[in-house]
Amino acid sequence: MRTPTPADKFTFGLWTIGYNGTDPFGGPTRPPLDVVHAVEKLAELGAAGLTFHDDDLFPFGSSDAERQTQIDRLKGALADTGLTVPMVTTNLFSAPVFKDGGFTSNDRSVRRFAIRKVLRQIDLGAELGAETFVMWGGREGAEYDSAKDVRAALERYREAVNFLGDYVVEKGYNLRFAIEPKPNEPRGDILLPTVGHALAFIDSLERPELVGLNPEVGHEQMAGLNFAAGIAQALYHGKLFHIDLNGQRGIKYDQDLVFGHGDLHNAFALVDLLENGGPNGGPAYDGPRHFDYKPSRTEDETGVWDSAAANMRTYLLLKERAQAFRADPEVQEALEAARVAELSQPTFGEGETYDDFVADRSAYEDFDADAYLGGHGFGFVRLQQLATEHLLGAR
Ligand code: ASC
Ligand code: MN
Ligand code: MN
Ligand code: MN
Repeated sequence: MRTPTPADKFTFGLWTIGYNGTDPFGGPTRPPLDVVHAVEKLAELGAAGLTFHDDDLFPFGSSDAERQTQIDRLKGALADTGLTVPMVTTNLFSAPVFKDGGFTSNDRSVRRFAIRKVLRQIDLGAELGAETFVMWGGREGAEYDSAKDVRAALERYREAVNFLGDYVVEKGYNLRFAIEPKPNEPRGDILLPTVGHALAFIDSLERPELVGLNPEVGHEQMAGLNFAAGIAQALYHGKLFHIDLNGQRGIKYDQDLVFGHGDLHNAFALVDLLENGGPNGGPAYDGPRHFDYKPSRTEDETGVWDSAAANMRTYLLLKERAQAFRADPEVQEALEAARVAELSQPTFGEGETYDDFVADRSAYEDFDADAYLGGHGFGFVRLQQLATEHLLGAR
C-alpha cells in the first residue's frame, strides 16, 4: 500500500521534476532534464502520468519542426511506459511578451497572441487525451492600482474563457478547464487570488459547467487560508476538477515543497477528505493526484527522484493514517460526542412550515441557552488529539 502504482493516479508536472533550481537570486543548480528520461523515471517510481506547459516540452519560439520532434519524443516515451497525459496547460508567464499578463495584458495584441498560444496547446492536449486544461494566470495582475482596471481585466478574462469554451465545444474535445488561484507572485497581486474569487468568476461565465478549479495547497496557504476547507467548498459546488499538491510553511513566497513538508495536520485532513469524503463521508475526489512541487535547488538528480517519490509516499502514508483514524472505535465515539454527524441533519423538519417553526416552544421559549455556559462541551480538542496521535503513528 505504500508503494505507488498507476491506480493511485499520481501525476507530476514536467516543470516540477524538471525545475533546474533558478530563483530570483541565482541561476540553475541542475542541468536540464530530458522529457524521455523524465517519463521513464516517473514510470519506474509508479506514477500514472505527466502534465506539461507547452514551453516545458518545446521552448518558446521553437519552430514547428522542433515542436513536432519533441511531441513525437514524448509520444514515444508514453507508448513505451504506459504513462498518460491527463492535463496540459499553457505558459503565459515566462516570455517577455507576457510581462503584463496574457488574457488581461493592457496590450490588446498580446491578448490576441496569448489566446492563439492557448489554442495550440488545447489542440495538443486533446490529441494526447488530456481531459483537463489548467489556467494559472500568474502574470494576470498588477503591482500598481493606477495601472490596471480590474473590472476591465475581469471582463477580458471572461471574454477569453468564454471563447475557449466555445472552441472546445465546436471541436468536440472532451476537455474541461480548471482555474488555478494564487494570491501573488510573480505579480504583486494576481486576479482570481483565491478559490472563493475563482468560484464567483466561474459563475459569471457563459459555460460554467465547463470550468472548475485546480487549487494548489501552497497558493491558498500563502493567503493564510485553510486548504482542506477550500477543497471541501470546491467539492460542495462540484468544482474540484483537478488539484495541485505540495507543501508550504506559512505566509511567504511560494515554496512548492514536497506534499506534507508544510502543514501536516491540514495535509492529513485533505487526504481524509479526498479519499474518504471528510468527517461525515460523502463524495470523494476521483481525479489525478497531481504534484506541483519544486525539488529544492540544494538537490542533485538523485535528490530530484527522491523528492518525487517522497510526495507519493507521504500521500499514501496519510491515506493509511486516515483509514486507521476512521476505523478506531475511540475516534468513532469522539466523533459522536462532538456531534459531527448531527450537522448533516437539516435544521428544519420535513414539511415544517414557518408557523410550525414559530409554534415550536422547544426551539426558543423552553430552550435552555444558559446551560451552554459551562456545559454542552463538544470535545473537539480530544478529537483533534486523536487525529494527531494517528498522524504520529502512536495509535
Ligand atoms: C502552473 C501551475 C503553477 C505554475 C507554476 C509555474 O501551471 O500550476 O503553480 O504553473 O508551477 O512555475
Ligand atoms: Mn506554487
Ligand atoms: Mn500549481
Ligand atoms: Mn507552482
